Amino acid sequence: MTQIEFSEQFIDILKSAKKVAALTGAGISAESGVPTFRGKDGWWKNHDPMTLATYEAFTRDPVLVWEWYLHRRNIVHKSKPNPGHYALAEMAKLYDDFTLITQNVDRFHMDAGSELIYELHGNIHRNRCIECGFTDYTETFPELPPKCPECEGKFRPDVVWFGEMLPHDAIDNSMRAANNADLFFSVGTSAAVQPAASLPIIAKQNGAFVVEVNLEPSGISHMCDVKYQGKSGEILPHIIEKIKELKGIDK
Ligand code: BJW
Ligand code: ZN
Repeated sequence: MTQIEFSEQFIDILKSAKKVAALTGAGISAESGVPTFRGKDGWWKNHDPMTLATYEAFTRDPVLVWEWYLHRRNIVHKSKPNPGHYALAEMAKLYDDFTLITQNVDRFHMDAGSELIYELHGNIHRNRCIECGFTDYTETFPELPPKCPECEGKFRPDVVWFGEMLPHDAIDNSMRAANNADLFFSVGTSAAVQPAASLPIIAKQNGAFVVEVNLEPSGISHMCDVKYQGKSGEILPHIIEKIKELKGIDK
């Protein structure tokens, strides 16, 4: 496993931080075998987001959109959380005030044991009726697009597409956590999509120490106090070990 360096300043903040938040993106699930969006093996390499991840696309061709989401559900069903997800579940136990924010729709954070998660872009396992708002977690459908059992309206995946508002509670609480954080982690996100990408910036502007964990430089790398370039499933467990060592907690 790669060893990582800890600056004195980072060690101080790991010891003293009271309010900690983490934002995750598709990169944290890459080691679970779930493709990211951008980058050479990402979904957007061969698919135009405007034909799959907008309400207009769904109106134009709901079957195509559903086929893509069912394919992705299938990948998620066959995959499981990795050490990066487990590390963040442990981080919640090491800081009394810890907020986990994710752009991911795969539910791996919950599967790894994280209890409170703000899901900014919804959840791929949930269906939502475009007419009455009814939601459920049905997995197999007699036809596509599936119909709402309450009103026969069209079901859609309960995710947030381009041009749609994020769930109010999730974004409001995430903004608050970013504002208040003294330590903020940005993990496996290209920071290309708003408003999620603003969270580390808001944290930094309000005095947080911002740490990035990413395979490659991202849209916010320039303003991070510490940048770890590598796999989150390898780097985050080292950070957890360090926090435990600093707090005198047995492994
Ligand atoms: C690793 C790794 C490893 C790899 N370890 N790291 C101009 C016109 C119209 C709209 C806009 C506009 N300008 C801005 C907007 C708003 C728009 C937006 O930001 N667009 C930009 C792309 C320009 N945002 C929205 O529309 C949002 N709503 C909104 O703003 O409402 C108000 C509004 C309405 C109307 C107009 C304007 C404002 C909604 C955004 C919804 C995003 N939806 C998606 C798909 C749906 C969910 C799903 O199907 O899963 O969400 S898009 C896709 O991108 C998905 C992701 O959650 C999101 C972010 O991607 P993420 O997670 O960062 O993944 P990648 O692939 O980009 O990056 C992965 C990273 O991991 C890379 O950096 C790798 O290096 C790294 N990595 N392996 C560590 N092992
Ligand atoms: Zn309905």
